[in-house]
Amino acid sequence: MCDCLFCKIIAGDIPSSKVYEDDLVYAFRDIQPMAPVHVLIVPKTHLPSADGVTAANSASVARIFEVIPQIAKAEGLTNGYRVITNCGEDGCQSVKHLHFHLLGGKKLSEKLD
Ligand code: DGP
Repeated sequence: MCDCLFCKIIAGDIPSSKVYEDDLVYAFRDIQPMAPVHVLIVPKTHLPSADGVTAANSASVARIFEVIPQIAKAEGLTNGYRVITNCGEDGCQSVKHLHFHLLGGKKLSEKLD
């Protein structure tokens, strides 16, 4: 069994507030929201970070970017939003399963660092 928090969330072993799911992708609300809308979008297959994306596994990443506009629309993000992925130690990635933060619902900070 995968000893990964987001794998357990995808499997339903840890509860989450789901906003979207298909065969490749799972999306759920962040437990510590940084904006009125803060959704995490993850590939169902375990991939540690953006640094591990290759031609062999990028289909789930492509799907994530296909569903982001759908989720943004469903969440009412008509005035824009931000998509972020933190990668590795310097990127302050805390959960080692590739995930994209979808943030919106307010004017976000111009600072990214
Ligand atoms: P990052 O720092 O980029 O690795 O972001 C990890 C995010 O995961 C962080 O914003 C908080 C969120 N998170 C951590 N544990 C849980 C959890 O158990 N449930 C949910 N829904 N989100 C979590």
